[in-house]
Amino acid sequence: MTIEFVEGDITAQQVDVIVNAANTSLLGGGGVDGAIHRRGGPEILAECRKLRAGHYGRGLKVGQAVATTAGRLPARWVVHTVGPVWSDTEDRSALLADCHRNSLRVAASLGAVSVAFPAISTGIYRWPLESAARIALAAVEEELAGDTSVQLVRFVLYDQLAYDTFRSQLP
Ligand code: AR6
Repeated sequence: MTIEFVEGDITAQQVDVIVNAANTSLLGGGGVDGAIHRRGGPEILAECRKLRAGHYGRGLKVGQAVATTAGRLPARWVVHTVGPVWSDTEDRSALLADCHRNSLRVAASLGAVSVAFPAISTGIYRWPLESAARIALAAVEEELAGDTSVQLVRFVLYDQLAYDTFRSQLP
């Protein structure tokens, strides 16, 4: 199994699954979510709407994950997950770990071998990078050590600071 880091745009990744830092509505937003829907085209939103009309009538809860087509993106599927908003008063780390764990479980249920993650919650949701990197890596390492089809996890960091911070968390 391999965990790797690249600086770049997650929408360009040729992997089985790219993970989207979505919100509870599943109906799109800014940041990486906006980029995925823009480059992936309307097919992704159409599937998200179907999810909302079905099992996810109240939206996707924080920490949960669900898959759709990747539309026109080079990936095969998008796995949408909802990160926690950073709180100065409450420890929400377990929810951020859940995002990574559940995204990998959904990916494995599809038989995915390669998965790309953005730095979930570190943008609009204001989670400090170093803490997010530590939590994300621990959750991914734990999940990859278990029974899973996933062999490669690539963290795709949007700028050099995020790249350096994630990279520095792995011995
Ligand atoms: N590729 C990789 N990383 C990216 C890209 C990209 N194309 N674009 C941004 N990032 P954010 P959140 C980085 O705000 O904090 C949306 O509106 C960005 O620099 O996308 O989980 C959703 O709908 C940052 O490091 O996600 C939610 O409402 C990281 O991706 C809310 O934002 C995450 O930033 C979720 O907030």
